Amino acid sequence: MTEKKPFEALSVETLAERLGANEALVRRIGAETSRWAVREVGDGNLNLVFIVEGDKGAAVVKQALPYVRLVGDSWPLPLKRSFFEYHALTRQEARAPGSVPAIYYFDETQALIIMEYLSPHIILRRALIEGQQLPGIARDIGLFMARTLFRGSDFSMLAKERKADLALFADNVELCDITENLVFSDPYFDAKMNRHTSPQLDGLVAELRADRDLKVEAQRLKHLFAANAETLLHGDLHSGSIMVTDTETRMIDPEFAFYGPMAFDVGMLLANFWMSYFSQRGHEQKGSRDAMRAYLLGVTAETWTVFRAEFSHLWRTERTGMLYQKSLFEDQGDRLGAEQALDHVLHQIWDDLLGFAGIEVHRRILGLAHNADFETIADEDLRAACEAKALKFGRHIAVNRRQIHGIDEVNKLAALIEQESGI
Ligand code: SR1
Ligand code: MG
Repeated sequence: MTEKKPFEALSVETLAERLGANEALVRRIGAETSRWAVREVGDGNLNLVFIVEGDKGAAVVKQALPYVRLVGDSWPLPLKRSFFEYHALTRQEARAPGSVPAIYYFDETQALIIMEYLSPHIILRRALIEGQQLPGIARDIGLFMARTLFRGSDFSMLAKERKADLALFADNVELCDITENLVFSDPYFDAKMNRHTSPQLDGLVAELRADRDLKVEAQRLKHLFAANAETLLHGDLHSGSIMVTDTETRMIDPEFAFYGPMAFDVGMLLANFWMSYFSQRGHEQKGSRDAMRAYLLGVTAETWTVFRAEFSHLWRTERTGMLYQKSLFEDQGDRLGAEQALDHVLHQIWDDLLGFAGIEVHRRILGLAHNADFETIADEDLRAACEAKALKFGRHIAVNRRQIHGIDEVNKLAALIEQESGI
């Protein structure tokens, strides 16, 4: 048996030498390593990402580091996140074929995944900042979420298989811990790593941190996140985890995957569209983003409509798990009962997704991990004005989520807040 070499981080200089004999990579890009061109392109918070181009083609080599890249080695983070990412990608491909990059190779010790190089795809967040309107994203992402969330749950899977998977992903403790702190708690007190646009937002931030209803709601959502192991989530489904062209959409980076509430992925995703909406003013020249704003609200509405329609379709055609069995409803001629149950399930997802969306907006403006939609607005007063609107919107949908009955209502609220002047 050949002894496995201990983990060692790759670099642009060492990659060809270390992976030159990797059959999966050589098959894709060619064996002539002297002709390989290697670039490190990782712009996320955690990992190394290399694009390797050879005579025959290109591939992506993604490697986890034993610490949080954004912060440095003062914040250790286990390499096993790569294992969860690999297993989540295989499940997502099975449940929503064609929606994630193809995987060529996985090395658990080196925490390394070799996968398809998506080109000419770009990160969705960047496209939205540039004002690009992608025609297919709402449909593609809505279908992805409905298929992965439904098919990873007890609505669909054999109970034994789901429980085995639940146990596997339950070990993704440290990445869940990041979300539990960074998303649900830190934004609502003066946590060490927090930052916000200051002094412009100081007053509003103090107000939000003193807002009892908001804090209680954030903790109820954290409770839900931690205790409702409903389905295999992507776990970090924001616009930086999606790559797009005009005709294709792929979801990437599911290293935060674990069993949690369906509404979490949907809420986080929609929050990123609403943040993009509120950030447009910071990127526009003389009303140039009016159409983009209308597009973004349209995307949220279409995503939710597609999600609901596909989820309902799967409910009617693939409900083979132990929950709401057909033997209790359709098999007894009670199709109405199955529809009534579906309404309850969708209603619950709706209520909860608004909460998750609201706090995702807050944590991207008040916490450690901000997003480029706002960060790339150089004029700090303008950035703060955009952020303040998003913060107010987030507070409203998180606290009042049970009184908001449809996506059009949310989008009307967003438009009203956007039209308000000042902060
Ligand atoms: C310390 S990690 C910060 C954030 O980056 C990831 O993309 C997740 O969103 C996480 O919360
Ligand atoms: Mg990521």
